[in-house]
Amino acid sequence: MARFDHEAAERRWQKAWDDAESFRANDSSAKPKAYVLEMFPYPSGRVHIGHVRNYTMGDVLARMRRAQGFEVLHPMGWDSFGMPAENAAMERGIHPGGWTRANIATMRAQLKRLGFALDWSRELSTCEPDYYGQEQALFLDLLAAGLVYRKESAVNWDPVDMTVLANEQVIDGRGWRSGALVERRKLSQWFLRITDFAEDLLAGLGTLNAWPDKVRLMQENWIGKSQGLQFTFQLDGTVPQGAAGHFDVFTTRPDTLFGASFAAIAADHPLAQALAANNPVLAAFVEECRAGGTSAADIETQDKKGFDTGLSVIHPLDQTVRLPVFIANFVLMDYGTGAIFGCPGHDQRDLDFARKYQLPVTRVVAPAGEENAAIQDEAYVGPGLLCHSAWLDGMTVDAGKAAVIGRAEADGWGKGVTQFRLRDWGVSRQRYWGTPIPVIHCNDCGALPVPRASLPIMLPEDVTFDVPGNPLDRHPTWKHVDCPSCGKPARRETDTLDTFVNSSWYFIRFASAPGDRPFDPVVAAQWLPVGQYIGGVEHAILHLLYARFWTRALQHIGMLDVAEPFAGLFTQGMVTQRTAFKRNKKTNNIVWVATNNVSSNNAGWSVESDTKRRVSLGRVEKMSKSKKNVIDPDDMLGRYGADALRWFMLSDSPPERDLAWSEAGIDGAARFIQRVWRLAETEAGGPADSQPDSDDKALRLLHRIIAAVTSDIDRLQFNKAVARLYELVSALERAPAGAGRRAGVIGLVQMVAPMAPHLAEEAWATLGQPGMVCDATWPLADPALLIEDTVTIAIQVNGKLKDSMEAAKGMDKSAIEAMALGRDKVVRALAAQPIRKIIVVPDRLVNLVV
Ligand code: ANZ
Ligand code: ZN
Repeated sequence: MARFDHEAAERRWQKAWDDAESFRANDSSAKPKAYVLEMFPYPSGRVHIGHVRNYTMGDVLARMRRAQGFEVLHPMGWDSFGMPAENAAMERGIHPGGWTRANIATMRAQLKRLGFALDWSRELSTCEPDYYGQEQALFLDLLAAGLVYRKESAVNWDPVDMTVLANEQVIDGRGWRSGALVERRKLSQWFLRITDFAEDLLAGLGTLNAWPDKVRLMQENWIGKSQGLQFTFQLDGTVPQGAAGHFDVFTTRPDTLFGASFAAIAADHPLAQALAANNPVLAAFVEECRAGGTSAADIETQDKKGFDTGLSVIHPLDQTVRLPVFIANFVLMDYGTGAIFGCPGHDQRDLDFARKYQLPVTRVVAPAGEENAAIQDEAYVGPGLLCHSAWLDGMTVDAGKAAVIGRAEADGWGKGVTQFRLRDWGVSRQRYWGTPIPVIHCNDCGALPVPRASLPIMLPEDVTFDVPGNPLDRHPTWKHVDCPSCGKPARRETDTLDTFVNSSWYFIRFASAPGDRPFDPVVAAQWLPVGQYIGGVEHAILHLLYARFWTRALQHIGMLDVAEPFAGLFTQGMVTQRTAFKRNKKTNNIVWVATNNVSSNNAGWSVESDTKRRVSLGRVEKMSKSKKNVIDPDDMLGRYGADALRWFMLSDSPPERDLAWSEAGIDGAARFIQRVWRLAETEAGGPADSQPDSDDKALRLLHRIIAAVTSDIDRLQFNKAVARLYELVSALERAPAGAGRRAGVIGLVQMVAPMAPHLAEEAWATLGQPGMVCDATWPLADPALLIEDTVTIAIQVNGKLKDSMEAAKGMDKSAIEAMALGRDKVVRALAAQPIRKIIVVPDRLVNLVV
């Protein structure tokens, strides 16, 4: 009997699918539609194993949906603008476009080798004018609708590289490349009015039932709705020159107002500016606050610093009380009103600040009986009743909030307000490799949209990266154009769009990509929303929020009748791998050793395979080049084949969890492929289809497994589906020849097909089945066959009972083992510890020793 030859099968079936255009999605099909999408990759060079896991999951679902009778859209493309291409250009003197397109060619070939059921006819690349030109058209639509505006805003400025840095390029306050101290600078930039949709984006989360709760919560926190009180502090005494006699603060804790011991304003607050004009020491402090990153996170982690202005304000609830006014580095200008009252008893930042500047700390909320317990190192943020608060004493926190808001509104010094943490989306980037913003600046007419007829505004090819700054800005001719209104010399906008704009609508362009406009609204709405979106949790906030905003904005301006772009979302875990290292003899520093160069010697020690020198094993970590624990998918494709690699990506670990790469795991997957193949070959000579015995054991098992695998894939629990297929294979290997076994093998091949499609096609052909298995209808479980003889098997970890499961009587050891390892409770009980031994007593018990 011949072994399954993965190379030949991959070649044969990939060509057959291509020739038949099997995975081409038909817009006008009458079938129900299913849109399955994985987050499109950045073409960084080569496909990595995380991509393989992500795309395999989507592929299994897409293939099953297709077999179930859906018209499936499963596209692929490239998120191909962005900084790495510019960095490559700077480092190696190659054009970003050449670098990017070469990477795409490599990665496309890699993805094709994996046999994904993709509609390649819809492939798109965001760095090509046919895509970004349509994006420019959409930008102009949003501009015309008033959803785009320009304002001065602070950026991270690297004074050495003379460039604006993204927040993530600022490391400990310094430019990641130059190491120079980053400054805050003001630049005129383009913004999208995402805050107009804050309430809507928040409410929409409530409809996204097929999203992970944690992602919805992250979005909710990012939008950050707070309800509170905005009120006015009056300055006591003479008003400084150039300043108003009062300023507003925003608080979410009006109940704690009697605990106020100071007021604080941001360094950029108008009052601080007015004071700085006549006070050089204060001006220097303001400058100091401006250095360092601009993100809220940067500011949160900085040391609390303040400057006493010498001014004081009058407490609104007690006219006899005065509070000192500080300028503080932890108060942000663009949140609330840029000013606060500090209540050290109940806010940790305020407490740190009060201790540093020796300000009073009063407790105004306490659990019953603790009214006089002093606040120590920690602000009290728990529940309780108000105390030391005059007429508020004895009220709950909520009652106190309502009471103070009521008093402020009645007396006219404040009002209840809603604030959002979400800021408008700044989309200007001072870089070359992005979508040019289609605007022309004229000295007389201002900023004007580029006339539609001149779209796309293409990037010039003849640029250089040998000097710092934006190449578009220093290009000799590109930016010089005539004003579209008055015809006088004017200049193009040289900023390009944030790459998150590119990924905010690519899923719409996949659904419909006419040449003369961004999309056809009728065709796009037939496919959208994406039924199942799959990607990394690192995109849980920004990408998903921007895409949700963009879709809503299009709906708002009447271009597309879809509110939420992604009905279902799944965030998959990472692929991890053990690290290994040795130490440099002189410095004792860690030197990482490539994991694929580590083996065990006869004594059981871990050694470097080539030198035979001892190495230490490090932790199991996310694969990264720097730690040398990367697995190259191409290498694995060559050795084990696409199906084994795909199978392993789905086995061993629940998809939302990390998957630890192991040689044993991929070996096991490759052996499984051969087992399925042997079953098919054995059966190939068997009897033709006939009416099977209704009490055939194999048939009953098959139908139970069809029901289970279908629901497992529906819920994306691929590891469970894999375990069930192990169970089926084991049973079929022992089953006597006959119609039942034949039906079992055919059903097995159909269910294996989404996961190991080349093997399945080859087996299908060998079994003499008509057509290709990818076109066969998904098997349906016959309810009459689902009642079966089962036993309950106890699962123990280190001898302690952790779970139990129903299994077919007489199931073999390896199937019981696989089933037990796939169970949620067991996964949790194991907590990723390596298993030392597995004891199986058939029909009774599994004990996992860790
Ligand atoms: C007094 C107070 C007392 C506060 C207390 C909290 C606890 P969220 O919930 O995130 O909206 N705040 C307001 N504006 C600020 C700004 N521009 N920069 C820094 N902090 C600011 O946060 C609202 C709270 O953050 C507000 O409520 C204010 O401090 C502070 F026991 O006011 B609170
Ligand atoms: Zn003009």
